[in-house]
Order: sequence, then C-alpha cells, then structure tokens
Amino acid sequence: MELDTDVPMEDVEDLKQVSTSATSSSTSGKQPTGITSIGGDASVSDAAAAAKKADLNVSSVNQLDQWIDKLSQCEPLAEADVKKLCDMAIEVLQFEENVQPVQVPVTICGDVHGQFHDLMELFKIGGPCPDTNYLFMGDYVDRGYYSVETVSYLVCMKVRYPNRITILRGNHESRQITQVYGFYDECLRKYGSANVWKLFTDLFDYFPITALVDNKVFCLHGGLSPMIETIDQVRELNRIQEVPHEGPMCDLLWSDPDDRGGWGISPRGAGFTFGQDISEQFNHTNDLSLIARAHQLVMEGFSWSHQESVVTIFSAPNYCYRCGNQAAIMEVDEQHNRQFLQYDPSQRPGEPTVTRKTPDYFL
Ligand SMILES: [Mn+2]
Repeated sequence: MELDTDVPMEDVEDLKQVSTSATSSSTSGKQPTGITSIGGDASVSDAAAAAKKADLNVSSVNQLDQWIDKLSQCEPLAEADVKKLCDMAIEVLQFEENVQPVQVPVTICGDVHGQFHDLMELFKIGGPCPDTNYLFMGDYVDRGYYSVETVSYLVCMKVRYPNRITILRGNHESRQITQVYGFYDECLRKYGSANVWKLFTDLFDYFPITALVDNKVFCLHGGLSPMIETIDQVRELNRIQEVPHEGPMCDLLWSDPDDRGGWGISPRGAGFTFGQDISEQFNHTNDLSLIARAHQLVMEGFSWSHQESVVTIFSAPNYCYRCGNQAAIMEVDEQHNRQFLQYDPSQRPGEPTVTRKTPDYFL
C-alpha cells in the first residue's frame, strides 16, 4: 500500500483538537424552504425552478468572467465580490442532490488543498473547463498557501458552468477543520477579518456530499459508512449542516479503505476503515462498478484498493510542498474506459528553482 501514514495522521487530532466553541452554531435551520430535491425526490417543477434559477443573465456572466480572469492571476476577489459569489453559488448548489448525478465523459479529481498553481496545472493536463467536464471530490482548502484563490476559482467555475463542473464536499470543507489547518488564518491574513471565512464555510454546507457517474461510479471524499447500505440512504440525509462528528455524513467524508476486512476504528478519530468485503458488498448491492474517492495521499497520484473495487485519487502534487508525490486525475469516457493522467508540481512564483536537498555530507 502506498497510502501515506504521516500526513493524514495529522488529521487524527482534527476532531479532538478543535474546541467545541468553534462557530458551528449554524447546524440547524439551514434547510432552504420549499426544496425537496435535497431529499432526493425532485419533482419536475422543482427541477424547472432550479434550471430557471441557475440561468445566468448577461451581466452575471460578465461579472463571473471578470472574477475568473482575476483569480487566474492568483489574485483574491474583493470581500464584497466573495459575498456576491457565495450568494450566487447557494442558488445553484441548494438544488443539487446529496447524490449528484453526473454524465460521462468526466474527469474526476481528488484533493487540491490550496495549491492554486497546481490546480491551474490540472486544468492544463485535463483540458480547460468547460471543454472538459470535471468532478472534484473535496478538500479545496487548508494546507496550501492559496486556499482563498483555489476555492474562489472553483466556486466561480461552478456558478459559471453549473452543468460542467461538480464540486463535492471534503472533510476540510468544515468550520472546525479550517480553523486548525490554515483556511481561517489565510482569510484573516488576506482580508483582515473572518468575514470571507464565514461566507465560504456557510457555503460549504450546500456542497453535495457524493456524486454518481452514469449510475456506475460512486464518488465521494472519504468512503463508506456502516450506517449506509444503499445509495438511496444517502439521498435521505439532511446534508445542509456542518460536518457532524459522527454518523453517516461524517463517515462519507472521513472513512478510508483498508487491507483488513470488515469495519475498523479509524486512526483519524472520525469515520471508519472498511475492507474489501464491505466495498464488494456495497458495489454489488448498488450495481456499481467502482467507488472513486480521495482523502489520502498516494505517491503516484492514484491507487487501487480492494481488487479495483475502490480507487483513491489525489490531485495535490508534492503535497504541502514537501511530500514529493505525483498528482493524478481520472478521465472516464463515454464507454466508461478509465485513463489516469499524472502530473508533477508546477512552479510557484518566487519559489527557488534549485531544490534544497540535504547534501550528502550531512548524511
Ligand atoms: Mn480529506
């Protein structure tokens, strides 16, 4: 197994370290009124309303294109524009489902973690959006230096091209985790207040938690839950809340596949480990060909588990600017053929071009 045991282990303390006084009060009452699609059974009129709501007028398109241009230069948006963007994004994301349907062809991506320049490299490797359809499986923020620009860019793309890009929620798209791993501090540093952090973490509550590609590839950030046997059970969850400390929604964002069979206690302190027997049963029950997930550093950027029942995709090359891993994305074509594209870190401006390796005489 190439699954990293170092960096994710830092997440072990995630749920223990964070004080319960973190601003997670908005865990209730966020369910938008009149929306049945979140529970699954979207009526035709809801779908029509969603389509109408998502329709962008010319000035919105122009505005979004300007923001995307600015962000492409790795320049953060003004706070007032982040507010406008998040309001627009809620209008789109509130109508998406817990299990968001996605069509092929699509390119599936894993953790990005604020490595903005590597995200630009991802779009060079995979092809520009909207020419290429994308599905991101969460963890846009924390760790890297550019969480603000990264999440702003992806949310802009989501609002601009809602049917071309899907952005799922990762365990880092959370009020509690972002206060420990960098996004909160970055917002304070770049905006002088926590307002932008509040806007984005409130928006994260609306991100879909899973996607289903052509009814065959189940995509999510973490993994399976002992409380979820069928995909329909995911559809019944109320996802519009802070990521809970336990329970099915927590597990979907935190769990990891494991070489040991059955369910196991996760060293992360949240979610579970699940064995090949669990993955095979879930895929059989739900008529799936594959579970695609992210959440773990893998040195080649992708890694198979459970005799190809599960694939891990990780899209942050040289994670934390020090792990030395490759990144990958997975293309799924109309015939459901899969192709992995691997890539190395891009150059960051101001970064030394000479790697600082330890000289031999120190060893
Ligand atoms: Mn994660």
